[in-house]
Amino acid sequence: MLTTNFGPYTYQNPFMNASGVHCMTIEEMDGLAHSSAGSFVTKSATIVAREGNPEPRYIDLALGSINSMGLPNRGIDYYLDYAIKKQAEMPQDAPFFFSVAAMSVEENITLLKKIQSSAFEGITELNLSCPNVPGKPQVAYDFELTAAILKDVFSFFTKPLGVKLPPYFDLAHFDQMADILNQFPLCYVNSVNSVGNALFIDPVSDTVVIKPKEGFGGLGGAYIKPTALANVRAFYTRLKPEIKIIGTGGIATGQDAYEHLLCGASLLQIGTQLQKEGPAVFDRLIHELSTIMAEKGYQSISDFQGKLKSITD
Ligand code: RRO
Repeated sequence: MLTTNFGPYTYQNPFMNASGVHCMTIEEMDGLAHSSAGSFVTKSATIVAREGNPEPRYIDLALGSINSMGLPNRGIDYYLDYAIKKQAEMPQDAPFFFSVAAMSVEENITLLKKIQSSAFEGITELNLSCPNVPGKPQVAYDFELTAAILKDVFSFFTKPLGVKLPPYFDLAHFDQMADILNQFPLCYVNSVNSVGNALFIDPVSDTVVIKPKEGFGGLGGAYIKPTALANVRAFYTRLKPEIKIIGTGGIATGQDAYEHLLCGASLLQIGTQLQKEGPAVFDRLIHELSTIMAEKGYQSISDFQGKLKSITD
C-alpha cells in the first residue's frame, strides 16, 4: 500500500531518517537498514573527519529540537567504504542515500569526484544547507554560488544526485531557486533542512540551551512543519517533473506524513522525531499513514500525492 516511486526507483514505504539523525556510525546505519524504514541516508561527510561543536549541541524541546552539531562525522572514506559494501545487500531498485557537505567549493568538488570514481551506485545528496559551521554561511542562500557549484558538479558527475535545501521564506526566492535547479539534471531536492539560527531560552535559568554559537542553532520538529510544507509545495509546483521532492520537517505522525505527500513529496525524512523515539518510529508512522489512507479510500500514495486542493469560488 505504501510503495513509493522515486524516479526510476521504488521503495517499500516513503519513510527514512533525515541526515544527521541515527546515521553517524556503521551500527546506527545498520540499525536503519534493518528497521522498517523504506531507505536511509548517511550523516553528511566531509573529506576529513570532524569532531563538531562542543556539547550540549542538540536538545529536544516540547515542540521540536534545536541543534548546532557542527558537522561531526567520520570522514568520507568511512561512509564510502560502508556504502560500497552495504549496497550489495540492498535491492538494486531501492538504493540508499549518501550525503556530503563541504566547507568550500573545492571541497564539494573533491568529495563528488571521489564518489564519481568509486564503486558506489546509490544516490548522492549534496547538502547545501548546513546552518551550524561558525563563519560559514549556508551555500543555498547564495543563489549565484549555488548555480556555480551545480555547473561545476555536473561537468563531471554522472551518478544520481539531489540537493538538500534550507527553507526559503519568499515567493521570489522559490522562483529564483527553482529557475536555477531546473537547469540541471538533478534527481531530487530535499526540503527542508533545519530553520537556521533559532534561539531557545531555558525559562528557569535564563540561559541558552546549547553551547555553540551562544545558543543559536537549527530548529526542527513541529515548529517547522508549516514552513517545510510550504517549501515542498513551492518546489513541487515549480520544478520540472523529473526532479522529485523529499519532504523533511516536522513529521511526527501519519497525518504529518500525509500532508507532505499531499504537497508533492515522494519520500519523507524523519529527524527530530527519530531522535526522540528511535527507529520504532517507522513502524508507528507506517501504521498511522496506512490507517489515514484506508479511511480516505486510497489504495496507493500515487492516488493523492501532490493533489493538495486550493480554495476556489
Ligand atoms: O551537523 C550539523 O550541525 C547540521 C547539519 Br551538517 C545540517 O545540515 N543540518 C543541521 O541541522 N545540523
